[in-house]
Amino acid sequence: MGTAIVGCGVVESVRGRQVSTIGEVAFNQPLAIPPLAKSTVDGEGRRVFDLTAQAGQSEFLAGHTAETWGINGDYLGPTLRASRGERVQINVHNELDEATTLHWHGMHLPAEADGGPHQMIDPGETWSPSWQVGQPATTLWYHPHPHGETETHVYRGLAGMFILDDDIEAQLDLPRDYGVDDIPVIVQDKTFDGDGQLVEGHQQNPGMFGDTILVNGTLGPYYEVRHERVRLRLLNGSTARTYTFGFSGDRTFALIGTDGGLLAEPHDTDRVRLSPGERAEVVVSVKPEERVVLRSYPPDLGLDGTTNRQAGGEDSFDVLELRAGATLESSPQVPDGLVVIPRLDPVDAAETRHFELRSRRINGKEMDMNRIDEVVTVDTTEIWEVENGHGQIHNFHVHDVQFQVLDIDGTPPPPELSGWKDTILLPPRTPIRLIMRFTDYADPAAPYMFHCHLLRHEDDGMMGQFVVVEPGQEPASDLGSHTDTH
Ligand SMILES: [Cu+2]
Repeated sequence: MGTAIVGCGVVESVRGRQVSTIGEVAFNQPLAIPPLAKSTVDGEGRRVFDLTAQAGQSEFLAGHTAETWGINGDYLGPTLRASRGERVQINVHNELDEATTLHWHGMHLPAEADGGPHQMIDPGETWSPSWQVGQPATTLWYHPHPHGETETHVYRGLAGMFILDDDIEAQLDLPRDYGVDDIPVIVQDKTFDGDGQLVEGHQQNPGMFGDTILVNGTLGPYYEVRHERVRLRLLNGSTARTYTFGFSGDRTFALIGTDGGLLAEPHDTDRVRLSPGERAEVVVSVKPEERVVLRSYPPDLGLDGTTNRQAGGEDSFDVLELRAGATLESSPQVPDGLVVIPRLDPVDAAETRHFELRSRRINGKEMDMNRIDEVVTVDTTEIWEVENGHGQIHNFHVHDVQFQVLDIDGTPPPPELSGWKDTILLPPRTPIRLIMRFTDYADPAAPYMFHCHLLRHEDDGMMGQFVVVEPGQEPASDLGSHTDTH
């Protein structure tokens, strides 16, 4: 059976049975490292990237070819990298036979550059957004956002990492040699049929669930570690599944960063839970010649019984094997302090808004591309109180900003939620207060999105739109697409 053995739990998964691949993954393929995207600097000093969304073929299972989508390749895309203060322009060309978009998840940028559902790129067209990077070093990502089609477009393979650098992170003694001791880890669950093709479907309430894990598009991956410490940039690139990552033997690791940047100080822990779209940077130590497995343990989703099982709450996976070399190059200790995070103060909030997520609706409303749900004034701070109003699993993602968690059911956030975030899991009936500041970009005609990042829920309408306007400005009545394609 070889690696195919990990792909035979489809029926169980549909019925909502527990899935476990612990001890069953062969780890016989070297982990693919997405290449760093090439860029040029144009006459105006902009760093310019060229991306093409295209159809391709991938051999996940040996001897089987799957039809996939990718960016500048057959599956997933290159890692984009830019520094704070740089102007970037990204030329996104669509060679697919259907329209899509590319959204820069976690990026602070003008709404018309955001790549949401209003910036559709038709087949054969090129969209060229440009902005200045103005936020801390962190691990962001990019993926399509066409309304109603996001789940399938991401599942087929359109996604990649977007790493931001800055002078503060650069001064810290952290592993940062990309593809050597600083490793992108894009985790996705898939279902394969007997011919090795990706299966779309098998819907459970949260969306498509797979019983087979790919990391950076590699099935059964191992990585040969040559340093005492390795930094993993974990991205939950799945459409519906939440993971709780940890290592075999319950090894402690340092959580150093979350969605929007480094933490104030490293948090030593043995688990980190990531819902779809969330990221975490961790540093883990290894000893010569040992093998350590990155796993996903049953995630605490706050759900009950069958609902929990159908949301993957009982599932566990072997994800990636770290194979340490016989001799390891020394790595510095993780610094005791990382960055200063200026705290947003609730006293400064100009507005408090409430969002209830329930039954594929937010505040009872289904996503409408022609309706603005919220109007935010630029250069103000707001509190968004978000609550999952029923017993299914959801999370919440806001475009344009990174937010801070004020409290969860009245309690201050734990260390892993103490830094900048753009996506957060919503356990049922647990009010979470987020605080965020909207700066720099106002546009009454181009909305940003807020939504559940379980992509089936989002596609089904669990999404709303907000515009950021100048003081006193009204939102535009016509949300005509600002897309400039050629
Ligand atoms: Cu949801």
